[in-house]
Parts: sequence; structure tokens; C-alpha cells
Amino acid sequence: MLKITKEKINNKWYEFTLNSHSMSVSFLNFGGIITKILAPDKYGNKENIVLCYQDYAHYETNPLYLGAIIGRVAGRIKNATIQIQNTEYELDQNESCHHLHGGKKGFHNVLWDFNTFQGEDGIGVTLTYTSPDGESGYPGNVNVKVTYLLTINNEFLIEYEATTDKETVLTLTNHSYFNLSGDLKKLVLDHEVTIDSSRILKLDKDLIPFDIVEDVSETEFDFRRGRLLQEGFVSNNEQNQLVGCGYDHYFLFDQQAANKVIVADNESGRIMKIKTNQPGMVMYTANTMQEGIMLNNLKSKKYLGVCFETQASPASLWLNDLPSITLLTNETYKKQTIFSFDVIEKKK
Ligand code: G6D
Repeated sequence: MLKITKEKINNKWYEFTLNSHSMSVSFLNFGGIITKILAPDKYGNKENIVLCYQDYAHYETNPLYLGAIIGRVAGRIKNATIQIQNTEYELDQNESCHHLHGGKKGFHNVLWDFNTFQGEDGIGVTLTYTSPDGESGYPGNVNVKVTYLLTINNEFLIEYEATTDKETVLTLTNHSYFNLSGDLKKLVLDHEVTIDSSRILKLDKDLIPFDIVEDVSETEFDFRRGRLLQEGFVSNNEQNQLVGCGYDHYFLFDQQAANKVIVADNESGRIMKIKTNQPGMVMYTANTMQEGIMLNNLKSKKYLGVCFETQASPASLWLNDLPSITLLTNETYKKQTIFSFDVIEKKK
């Protein structure tokens, strides 16, 4: 049984819920913000595995970017400037002298048009937005379409499409914070993460990537055979310490495994697998999460969630050998990330 419900939140916002027989995904037309993913634990208890604000009014400013579509460019752009065809564009400086997550008019805080649809193997909503030339300083009128689809096989697909009428830059992601314990029972310390990646981007003191680490073997950044997140929270690795004792780094995928990321929480039995055609992702373990904001059922604090921001990196604007984030007028940006959910072993 697949069903879409729509609830009016205020005079402009709606919350949609995609229901399958065993899980559901809820999100707003504002910012495409995912507010709930209800998934069963090994006992069949459906609980929310993403962070959300208890008072939805916080989504208006959303200092944590909770659950939101991030763009035009997810991540940081050094000195908030881009060079396209010998023209320099000044972007919003919304994090000291740099540009973060699309700036003041980032996609996390715009109203998206919506259309619901029901197919044989899934139900979903297509969100659309036209970002006008010059928005946040970026060139080009950019038409964006983001589709949220829930399938009968417990897969949640996020599909991104975009076109532009002038050469520009673009790389989109979703900024949900996952906590597989369910309803924030605990921090993500003992979430076991596996990542198909042997290379990361090294950060400077402003969290701007400045170099590629070509081999993470024997470090806290090697997740190829699985690793508990807490190892990076207590490590002496200067890159872990630089970001507030954790992870806030871009991992380049090796393309050696179908699942680019696998996350398991043994206590609940929940396991989440991520497939994507993005070249990498930022894994952020909420090291610098603004504390004290009322979330699902307790106040925000460090390590309460982990983000898997699948995307190309804006560092390709100043580092070689990284997939480009340039979008040409004769191209269509088409990316997809699939989150699938299961339990390690069902208990009676
Ligand atoms: C911090 O550095 C992190 C970012 O990666 C994250 O997206 C943001 O908090 C919400 O600035």
C-alpha cells in the first residue's frame, strides 16, 4: 500500500508524507526539507531516524540546514568568488569571507512548487524552483527539479535535474542528519560506517579544502572495512581535531562497491545503504552543531546526527583532478542518490 498525504503547516508550507507498507518519508515544500523518515527497528518499531525541529518555525532560518535541499552550490566556496569565462562573480559572503551552502537565498530557504505522482513501484513529489540570474551572486537563470520517490522496496530516491541559460556552477545535495537509534535515543558514537573511499580532501582552518589526501590507509578516515564514528571523535588526527573532533570532510568514492555508504546501528538493528552517481560526499558528524535548539524530543547537541551530503565538491574550482561543478547551457545536470533501509536481523 503506497499513499501520499499532504498537511497544511501554514499559509505557504505543506508537509507531504510518502507512506509505504513499512516506512514513510515526510518533507516540506519549503526548502524540500525532510522532517521525518520513519523506519522500523529489529522489533518492528517505526521511529524517526532524522533530526527535525520540534517547532517548525525554526525551519524559517534553519541554522543547522536540517533536512534541506542545498544549492546552488553545496559546501564552501573560497573567498565567495567564482570565475566563469573570464568574468568574476562575487557571491554572498555568509561565512566570514567565504560562501556556504548557496548563500542567503540558498535552496534550503526558498519555496518549491510541487506536483505529486503515483507510479506502479513508487510514489513521490516533484519539487521545482527557478533560481533567477544573479541569485546569491550566481550567473544564469537555473531551472531545478528535485524528485522525492519512495518505492515498494523501502528505497527513498532523491533525483536532481537542472538546466541553465548561461554557463554557471551547481552541485546539489540533501542535508539530512541521520540517527539510526530512532527518536534520538542516543548519539551516533557507535554507528558503524563503511565508505567506498580511499581519498579525502584536506581542510584548512576555515574548513576550505586545499589538498587531496591520496591514501587514507591506516588513518581514522579509512572506512573501507567499516569503522565506528567515535574513533574520529577521540582521535589525535589533526584533521579530526580541526573540525571540532569528528568528521566534516569530502570523501571521493573509489567506485569499487555498489553501495557507496553503509551505516549500521547494532542496538536498533537498523541499516541504511546509499547508492549514488555523485563522485563523492561530505560526511559531517555534527561536531559544531549549534546546541540548545529543541529537536524531535530533546535539545540539539554535538554528535546527535550524521550527514551524508552526496555531491561533487566546489573545491574543483581551485583544485585539479576533481569532477567539475560547471553547468553549461547545452547540458542537463542529472544526479541521483538512493537511500535503502533494512534491519540487520528481525527479532520476533
Ligand atoms: C558546519 O562545516 C559544517 C558544514 O559542513 C555543515 O553543512 C554546517 O555546519 C551545517 O558549518
